[in-house]
Amino acid sequence: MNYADKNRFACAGAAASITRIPTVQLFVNLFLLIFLVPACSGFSQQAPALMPLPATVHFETGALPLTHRIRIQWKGYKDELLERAAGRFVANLNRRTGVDFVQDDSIDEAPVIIAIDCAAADPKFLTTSANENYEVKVSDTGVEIHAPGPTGVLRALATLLQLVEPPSKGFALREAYIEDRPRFAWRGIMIDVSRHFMPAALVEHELDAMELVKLNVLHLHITDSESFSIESKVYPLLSKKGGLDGRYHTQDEVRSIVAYARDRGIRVVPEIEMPGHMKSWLQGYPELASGPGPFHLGSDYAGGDAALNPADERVYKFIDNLIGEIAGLFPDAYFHIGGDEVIGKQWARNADIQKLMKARGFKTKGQLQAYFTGRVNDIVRRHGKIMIGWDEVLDGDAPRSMAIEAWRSSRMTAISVKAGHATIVATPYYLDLMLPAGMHYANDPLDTNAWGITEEQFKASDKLGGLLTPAFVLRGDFPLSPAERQLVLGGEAQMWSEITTPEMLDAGLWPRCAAIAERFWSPRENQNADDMYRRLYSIDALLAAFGTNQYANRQRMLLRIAPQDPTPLETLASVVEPIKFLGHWHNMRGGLQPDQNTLADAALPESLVARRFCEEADALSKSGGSDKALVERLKGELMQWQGNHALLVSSVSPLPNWQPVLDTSADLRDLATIGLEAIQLLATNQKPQKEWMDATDRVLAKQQKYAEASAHYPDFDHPPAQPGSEVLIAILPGIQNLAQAAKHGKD
Ligand code: TNX
Repeated sequence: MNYADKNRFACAGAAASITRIPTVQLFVNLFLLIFLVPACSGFSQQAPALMPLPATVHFETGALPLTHRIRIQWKGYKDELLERAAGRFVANLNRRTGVDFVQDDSIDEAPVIIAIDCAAADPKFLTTSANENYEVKVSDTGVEIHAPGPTGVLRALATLLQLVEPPSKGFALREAYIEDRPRFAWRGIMIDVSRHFMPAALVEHELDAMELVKLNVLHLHITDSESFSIESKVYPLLSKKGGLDGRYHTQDEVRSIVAYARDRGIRVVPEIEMPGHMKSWLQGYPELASGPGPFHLGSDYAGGDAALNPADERVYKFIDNLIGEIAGLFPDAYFHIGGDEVIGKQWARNADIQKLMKARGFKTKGQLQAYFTGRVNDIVRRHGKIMIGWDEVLDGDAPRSMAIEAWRSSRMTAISVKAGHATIVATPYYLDLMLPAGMHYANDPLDTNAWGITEEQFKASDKLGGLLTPAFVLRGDFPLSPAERQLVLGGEAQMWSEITTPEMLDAGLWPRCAAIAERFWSPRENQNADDMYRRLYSIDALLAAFGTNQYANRQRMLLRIAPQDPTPLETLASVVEPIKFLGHWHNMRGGLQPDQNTLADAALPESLVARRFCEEADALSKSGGSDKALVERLKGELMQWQGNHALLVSSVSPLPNWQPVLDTSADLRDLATIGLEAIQLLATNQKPQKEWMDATDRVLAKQQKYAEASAHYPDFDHPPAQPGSEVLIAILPGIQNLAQAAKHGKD
């Protein structure tokens, strides 16, 4: 399966630019550049890294020094939730600065005053109509926050943390005036806590990070074939037999997660998957299935053929009781019932189901599923909720009252809203594809031609056992009317966890979700990926300072592989990325993975070290090597990568799968050597010899092939040759640019 060309992975070749900026947007950007930045009166330093970018922002050059006492002055409405938020703000300020700030509302000696004017309680708090607007003003006399409701105050405090500047004399808040509001009401992350069990404390930890970038929906994919991860008291065998190794979230833990999220202005939407992806239910209740077992928990994708029996009334009674119980734990108005990837073989073989289809005149699996979905929708509504389903439910006639999560292609967004459904867009935001932030950032939820496969790719593909359908195919743009646009509630980043252990969850989410959060929050015109990355470098560090473990856990994992001397392995890991588009996942043959202690698991989905190197190499190539400081910096990095191989070979005791890692390390050495030689040629204005060019081409061609194998979904029947280590060397585009520049010299 190949993805449309415009979404090609950035590392494929030297063409590292992935943004698509229509002319109109270019003008808008230009306008922002010309008018907004100078409006930041006497702008002298770089603008602080705000993410998501506010609707409007004016920076001043001054800064408000942060003395060690912070006084929160409540001017309007206040409640306990807001007081806790202020406490969290001060605690975060401490983490950000290392300074022990004290929130002290009594002492007068020159505190920093943060005056918070919240107009009133919000009757729509924690709904899709909650008012999240706010204003922040930082001046030399203090900070003023104005918000119509509590959620706006939470969002303002998140912005304020990003205005903290590193010390010249001490930490300070950048003077600024910000007026801000979200573009979409639904800005979520879906976390799959079923394929790998994600403990409650880890889920809460992610809520902390979500608050910092103004994400406001946590969609928990709680059940799947691999496990039923929530305690049911009504049907206890669901979690007892279907929980992964006996682990599931207790109801108390669920209440704790929900309360934790509420405090942060984040809604929690549960997903109880049905009628496919079902084997975990069937461990304790095999009679619900459409066919005979045995049903083993574990690895066949989508739960193989196992599906609930839509012709059995006992199934609906069971669902009714179960939804009644689970809905009571999640106060949110929405309830997700899954509905994706029903394989349908069991349905075709069951006489009762065939009888039902005949009696009702159903010709297709989609119609049968629509019947089931309609029945479940009635149940969910009786329990006072709005039902959400994955877009397969549109393959039949889905009830208008339900919301749809579009995932198979961006075209499904159009199909969904044109059928009148409130719609959440998942398609371009699949984090398990291990793609760089910029690729997700480039795709707008309202773009109906953003992400999917072409007709040719569909025809050529092996249809993945019937799971790949025409719904995945893009057919051009389907413009949405203003009313249809209104139906797009927003989007969700998708963190499927087949190969994501709890230890890898932070790296899967952060910092890429910060860029996606910006796509959901900020005005559509913000399309400048370079500027996004400039800010992402800072936000990544900021998130890690606040406590996300993308770096800490990578180090832990590498220490496990190379306990005696992890440094050379860390150096290698810092510039590689796992192969893309489920390559690593597929090579592990799906399902739950007991052993994920490889470099490909430890490596971050996107190496920002490599990205920054590539940007600088690009700048040097364009300038023809004339920037001396840049030359020195790049040489320093390249020498480290070049010399690393000798250290790695001599310092690590080999693991069984160690040789492919050494091969990649040698490849990194070779690439770094090319980079150094190219810089030397550029700096001395020499043309390379033909032998050098030929040898360079050979080294680059090998890596280019790997990059191309990662540029699209593999044909799973005939997978392309991947590097044995299952990682890509992410500095490749930078080296390609340098080599290219050296070849052409300063013509
Ligand atoms: C498809 S997205 C699925 C999930 C997998 C995911 C892997 C969706 C509704 N279904 O079950 O985990 O692909 O990317």
